[in-house]
This record gives sequence, C-alpha cells and structure tokens, in this order.
Amino acid sequence: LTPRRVEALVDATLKGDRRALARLISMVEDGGPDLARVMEAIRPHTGTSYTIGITGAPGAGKSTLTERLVGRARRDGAQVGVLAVDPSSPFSGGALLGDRVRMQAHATDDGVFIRSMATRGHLGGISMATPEAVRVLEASGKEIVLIETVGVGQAEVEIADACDATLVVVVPGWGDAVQTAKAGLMEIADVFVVNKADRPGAKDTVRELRQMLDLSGADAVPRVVETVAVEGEGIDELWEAIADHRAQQEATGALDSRRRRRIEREIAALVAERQRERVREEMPSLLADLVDDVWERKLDVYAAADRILEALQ
Ligand SMILES: Nc1nc2c(ncn2[C@@H]2O[C@H](COP(=O)(O)OP(=O)(O)OP(=O)(O)O)[C@@H](O)[C@H]2O)c(=O)[nH]1
Ligand SMILES: [Mg+2]
Repeated sequence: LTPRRVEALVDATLKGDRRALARLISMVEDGGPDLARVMEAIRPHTGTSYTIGITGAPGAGKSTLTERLVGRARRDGAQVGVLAVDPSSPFSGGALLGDRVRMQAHATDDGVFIRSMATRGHLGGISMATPEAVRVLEASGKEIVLIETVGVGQAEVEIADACDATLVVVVPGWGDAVQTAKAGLMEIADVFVVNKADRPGAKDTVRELRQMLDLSGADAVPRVVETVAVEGEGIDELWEAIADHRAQQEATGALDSRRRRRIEREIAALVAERQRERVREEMPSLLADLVDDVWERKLDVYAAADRILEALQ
C-alpha cells in the first residue's frame, strides 16, 4: 500500500469506519511491511482500552460469556471490541465463524466490533498480533476489548500476557482443581468463572477451586464467580469481579507494570524476529556453513551463534 493509502485507512478508522478498521486488522493478521506505518500513525490514539482475555477448555461457554459481557459493557456505554483468536489454527473461520453467528445480537450495534483473527502471516504469531490488533481497536474508540481464545497450554499463557485481566472459564466436572493447577491456569487467572453452574457439581468445583487458591499462597487470590451464561446469570457479579480486579491493579500500580512488561516482551520479540529474518535473508550461506561446521564438530552451537551475531552487527 502507498503511504497515502495507509494514512487514509487510519484516518477512516479513527472516525469509526468499520470497513477501514476491518482492513487494518487484516493487515495485522498478515503482518505485512505496512504494519510499522500503521502502528506509527495510530500511536497517539492507543493505550486507551482495558483488555479482558477469556480462556478455557473448548465448549466451556467462552463465546456465550463473551457475548454477555459485551451486553454488560454496552450497558455502561462503553464501546467494545471482540477478538476471537484460535492460536492452534492458521485459519480464521471454522468454529470461530459460529461465534460470529452467535454474537449476532450485537451485529447491528455500531458500538461493537467483532472479529475472528488468525495470525497466519504474522511473525511471532499470536503474541505479536494480539496487542497490535488491540491498538487498532483502541484507535477506533473501543474502551473494552474482549479476547476469546481457544486452546490449551502455551497459547493460553500467551494470551494472558496480552491482556489486562484474564478470565479462566471452567465447567462443573471439567477435571478437578488439581488438573487446573497443573495446566498452569492458577497462575494466569485473575478471575475464575465456573460456567454452566446450572449443571450438577458446580458447587463442588467452586469449593475445590477456592481451596486450591487459598493453598497457593498467592497475594492476590482470584475471585471465583459462578455463571449460567446461556441465561445471563452471574454476569453482573462477573463484571463486578473484573471491575474489582481493575481497581486493585490501578491502586497498586500492577496495571502499569503489567503493561510495561508486555511492551518489553513485544520489543524483544520484534528484535528477535527481525534478526531471524535477517539471518534467513542476508546470510543463508553463512548459516549453511555453520551448520556444516557444527555437524563436523569443528564448532559448537554457541560459537556458531556468536559468528551469526558478529555478522549481524
Ligand atoms: N447448560 C449450559 N450450557 C451453556 C452455558 N453456557 C454455554 N452453554 C452452551 O455450551 C455450548 C458451548 O458454548 P460456547 O459459548 O460456544 O463455548 P466456547 O467455550 O466458546 O466454545 P469453543 O469456542 O468452541 O471452545 C453451547 O451449546 C452453549 O449454548 C451454561 O451456562 N449452561
Ligand atoms: Mg467460542
């Protein structure tokens, strides 16, 4: 794209043009060379939203909850962006398309923008693309950004890093609390949501979670909230728990430090990705030679890496 075209897209996005916004998010997905210019142009209009990650097992009710939270945030008059991210899949669509259909209650609301996001072309994948997409949404005036992720393990942790608050959604009978702890979810949860509380065993799950959390000895023990997302039950309590978490973060300075850490990680990741790209593009033969040397045991891998770093200077 020409610089002028990028500028026009950014201007339109700032004015609330949804198609321009969608276009910019596609650019984030693809991670093309124009992205740096986009980020520069929107910079003065960013840093203005509170981001809430919603993670948990497939089918736990994340999308249903997300839709309810959109409704709740709209009642406060906030403009809302929703990103549905599937880190395990290089494609948008599929299951996420279903989410879009489900969220059609908000389809005609200009204060809501919902988007499935894949990160097929983006260097660094999800952890790089998500904060950029959030910035684009901020530029368009979104004050609350909800990020739904599917996936287990590393992907969840990466998304937690990209959010100001992380909701971990579990359902009655979904393994036990020990399993939750093992999955690393205790560390990333700011609020635990026991959804499908209309099902048997919800109280047991809540009790087990609370016991686990008390034993964990963390200074900020996450709240545990029961919801029946399909009925809209518990949504006010959940919203309140998020607001409490936010107020606490703001009072202690934890919000700023979390955001600073995020920026630091982003910069470091960008540097690493660019270096990787330079090695691939500028010195493929040096790399091949070094592989030979290590293969023939003339060099160790650390020494080989040093050679590359020297060449990058
Ligand atoms: N009984 C009951 N069913 C629910 C509740 N919340 C959601 N569901 C149902 O659970 C199913 C999955 O809900 P989704 O919101 O799509 O769950 P999800 O976590 O987004 O699913 P994926 O994105 O596919 O991982 C749907 O059939 C919902 O209607 C609830 O509180 N109680
Ligand atoms: Mg979903």
